Amino acid sequence: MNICLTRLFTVLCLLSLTHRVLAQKEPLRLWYNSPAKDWMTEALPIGNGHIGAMFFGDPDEERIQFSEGSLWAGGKNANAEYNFGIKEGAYQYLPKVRELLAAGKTEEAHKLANKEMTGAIHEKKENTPSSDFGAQQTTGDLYVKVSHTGPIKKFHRELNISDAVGKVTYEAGTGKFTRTFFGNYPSKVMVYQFTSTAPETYTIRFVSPHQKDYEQFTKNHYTFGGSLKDNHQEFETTYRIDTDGKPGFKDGILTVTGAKKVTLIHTIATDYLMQFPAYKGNDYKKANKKVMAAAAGKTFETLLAEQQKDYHSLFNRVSLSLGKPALKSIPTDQRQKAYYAGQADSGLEELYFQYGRYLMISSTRPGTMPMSLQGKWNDSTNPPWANDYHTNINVQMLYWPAEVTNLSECHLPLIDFTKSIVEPGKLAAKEFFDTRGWIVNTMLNAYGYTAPGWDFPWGFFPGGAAWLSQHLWEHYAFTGDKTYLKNTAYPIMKEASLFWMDYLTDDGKGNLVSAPSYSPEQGGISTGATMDHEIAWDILTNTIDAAAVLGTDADFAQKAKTIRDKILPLQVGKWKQLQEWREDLDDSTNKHRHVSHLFALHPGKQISLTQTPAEAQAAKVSLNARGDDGTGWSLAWKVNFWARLQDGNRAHKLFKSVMRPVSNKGTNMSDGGGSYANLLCAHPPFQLDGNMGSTAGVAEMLLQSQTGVIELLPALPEAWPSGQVKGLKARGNVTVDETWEAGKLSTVTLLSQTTQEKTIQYGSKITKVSLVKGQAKTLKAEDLN
Ligand code: FUC
Repeated sequence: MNICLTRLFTVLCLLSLTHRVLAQKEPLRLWYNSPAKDWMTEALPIGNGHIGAMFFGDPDEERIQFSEGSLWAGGKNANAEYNFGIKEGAYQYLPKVRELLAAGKTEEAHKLANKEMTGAIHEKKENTPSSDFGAQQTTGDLYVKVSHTGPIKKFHRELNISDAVGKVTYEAGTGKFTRTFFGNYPSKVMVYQFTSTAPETYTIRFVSPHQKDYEQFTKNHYTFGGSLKDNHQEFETTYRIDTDGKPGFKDGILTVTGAKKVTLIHTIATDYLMQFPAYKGNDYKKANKKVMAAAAGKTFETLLAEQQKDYHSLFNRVSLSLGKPALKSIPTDQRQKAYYAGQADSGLEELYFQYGRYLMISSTRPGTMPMSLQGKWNDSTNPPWANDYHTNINVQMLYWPAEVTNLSECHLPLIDFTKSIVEPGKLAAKEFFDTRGWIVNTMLNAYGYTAPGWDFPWGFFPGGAAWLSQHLWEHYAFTGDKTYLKNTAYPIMKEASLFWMDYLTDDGKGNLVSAPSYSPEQGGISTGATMDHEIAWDILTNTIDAAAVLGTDADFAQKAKTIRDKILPLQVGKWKQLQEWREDLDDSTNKHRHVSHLFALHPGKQISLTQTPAEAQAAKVSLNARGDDGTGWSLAWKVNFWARLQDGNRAHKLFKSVMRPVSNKGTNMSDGGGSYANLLCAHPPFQLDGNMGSTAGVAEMLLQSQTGVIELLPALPEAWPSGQVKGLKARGNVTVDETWEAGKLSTVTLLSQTTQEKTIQYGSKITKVSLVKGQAKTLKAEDLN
């Protein structure tokens, strides 16, 4: 009897284990039972870092829209010329404003800034070279028509994000049809395959909104060479066609008859070089030839195997399981609606979290342009906000998940880009403020546009450079790579510090304030916007710490410290809020999407519940007043804020709001945030920052390390009573796995890349642990004291 019971138990255990293994192996998918009609809300994104493509799945004719990050209009005039152009407008008053502020004539200075400067810039707007800012560009669309007879049956369209493969399947008549799409980073190609059970006719054409300079079809390669009308930027896109059918080419259209299989291996390059001031000179034709030559011996299968290896090596570093229930058997658009209507679906939450990582791996890899507002996905020649690099929240938010979700390499394009704008940024700092150091302002393009924007004061945000420099420091903080810190990060951080060391002005009472300053994107020009002070504190602190790590620049670090410690302290106002400005002006009914003065709480570290509880409390008051609505990115930022305030339920509520189904294609600047049926985040319109900010936010709910202490499950919501996360990163190059049951931590496993002492905290339990390089250490909740 006993033996029987033991056997039964073993069988049950095995069954449950198998079930768990199978459950874990089930891929994460977005899927639909109809083709996409609309690019923004329905088409599905794939990419190889360089190229972002969207597929639709229409059985009659596939549309693959694609864009490459460096195809950018504008930038005809060098950076300095933009600066001078604008300086003739509003910014000619800047020296006077600074002079008045320095003399304590604050009111007069603000009046000049808010009246004269704002008025002046609008008059000058049409005449300044600022209209040459340009915009990131779509390359065009590849259309593939597949013959079939009879009505379409069993249609299925999916994006498998566990493998980064898109698929479309359907039946027509007696034929079965399959399409497979993926981006391959190592070979720098996109791969699109079409198969059918019977021979079919394919018609393939490429349509571009740009000028066609040449086109050719030789053997099995199609090449289109084009250029942009305004700045003559040149590009070339090529695809190879592998088929068992008979290809023919006429009048720009490729026809393949009698084919059961057509595979397109696709690449693109532009003449852009990330190098000030010319930004030109890449031998793109040669680059394309090289890519195609290297891919010549590679079949669909080889390219898929290569891509799987590359993708899995990044994606599989982190797994998240939030327990049951998960609604998997309905299409993603319906699932999203059911979830928002109140159906618990932790599977959709896992999918959304991992989707951010998928999108990052697909759109930002070493050697590519950084992600812009839409990542690498843009179907337009005139995209919203130029699909640029906004620095007053957006481009930074795009990269928030990079380190904590264990995709450190994906951070590099932003770091390289930051390096490339230091030189033009120095010119702007000198020209506009007569300071040392470098700045960028609200808008950045691919051509070193670092000047304040033409729309004043909206375009004025010199804090952008120091905020970008935070990313340089964080890359070090997570990886511990001192060579990188010394050679790449520190010199840039130091220059960003120099600007603030010169720019901060004595307020006559012994405090240093930012003058003039502006809290994005509301109110007018003022003195002492809190965000500026927090950003200055952040860059100075990180630079001081970096100098100490490198054992260098002691005098400079001392100066930086003296200045940092004189910055006007954070202030708590009359309704107990954290003041957004030097004066106690905050309006408790203000629901503005920017919550800039909470920078110190997130992504900064100046405010924390544990170290500065009074300020954290004031931040909470401000955040409560701002409310729980907003644009997509604003909701995502609030997930992170509430995670830092360790309110898991509130963070979860905001996370759910990010997934609110949105179909509206217009623009909403206040409270329309959510996600489209393709789970891309809606500002609206589409902006990738909300996806990335939410992925980072979920990680912040589960693990934090910004104060130096590794905080375990700091903001676990009741909605996730049991679960497991593996592979998140804490600062100090520690990989962290956590499991929890009934809302309480069960185990934590720490794997450090160096031998070091770390402090971990769970609730009120604080434990010192000794970690040995490369040796995982598992602790049970009861081991923590
Ligand atoms: C900032 C935000 C807007 C938008 C734009 C791209 O200006 O205030 O909401 O996200 O960037």
